[in-house]
Amino acid sequence: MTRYTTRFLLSAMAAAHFPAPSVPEIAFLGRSNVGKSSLLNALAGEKAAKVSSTPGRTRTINFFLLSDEKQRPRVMFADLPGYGFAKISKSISAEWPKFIEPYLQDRPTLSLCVCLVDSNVPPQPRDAQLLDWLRSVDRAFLVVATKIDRLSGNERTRNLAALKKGLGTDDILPVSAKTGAGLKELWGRIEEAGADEAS
Ligand SMILES: Nc1nc2c(ncn2[C@@H]2O[C@H](COP(=O)(O)OP(=O)(O)OP(=O)(O)O)[C@@H](O)[C@H]2O)c(=O)[nH]1
Ligand SMILES: [Mg+2]
Repeated sequence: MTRYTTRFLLSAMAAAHFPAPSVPEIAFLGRSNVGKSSLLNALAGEKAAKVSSTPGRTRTINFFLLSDEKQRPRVMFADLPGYGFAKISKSISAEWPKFIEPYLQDRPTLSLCVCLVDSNVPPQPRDAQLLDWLRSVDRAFLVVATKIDRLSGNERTRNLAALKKGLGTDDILPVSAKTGAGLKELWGRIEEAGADEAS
């Protein structure tokens, strides 16, 4: 597996601030506190993204550039603001779509949306809505179920089945940023998406 080094590029609050499209990009999406920043760090093998002590912390799209051993840029990670956190003021949560939806819809280099759902929580309408919307704009996505380390084998099977049913997809990858479970498979899917994009 390629060893990447990760560099924080910038935080964007508007399309004008996005980095110029270059390498295949992977967006990390999900409810606040679901584990987006933790997963991104676990994949990158370093603490690039800030993990929240207070949920709802990430308000910008944070871009990270991953380069290979020869310092060649290979893949971009985009850590998106979480949605659905009650304490976020109405106006900010109403703001969410204003720059996120155009990003998800129009970003030319976006090769995969990694949609995170908490494996400890039943399927959420807001997550189902997001997936429906991604389907409607024809954007490739992969659902990952986070924090799988908190579940016993039986709970895991039961919760994954409920998520598959509730979200209308059979393709859900269980992961843990804490133990590293599923990360190798996720890297495989990320590299596959990037390769598709390049071809
Ligand atoms: N047990 C366990 N806890 C996790 C895992 N991933 C994340 N967490 C915890 O979940 C909390 C939220 O993690 P973040 O990575 O900050 O979540 P986020 O989705 O980036 O949150 P926002 O930026 O606020 O939207 C933190 O307390 C993490 O330590 C995991 O795989 N296992
Ligand atoms: Mg975060």
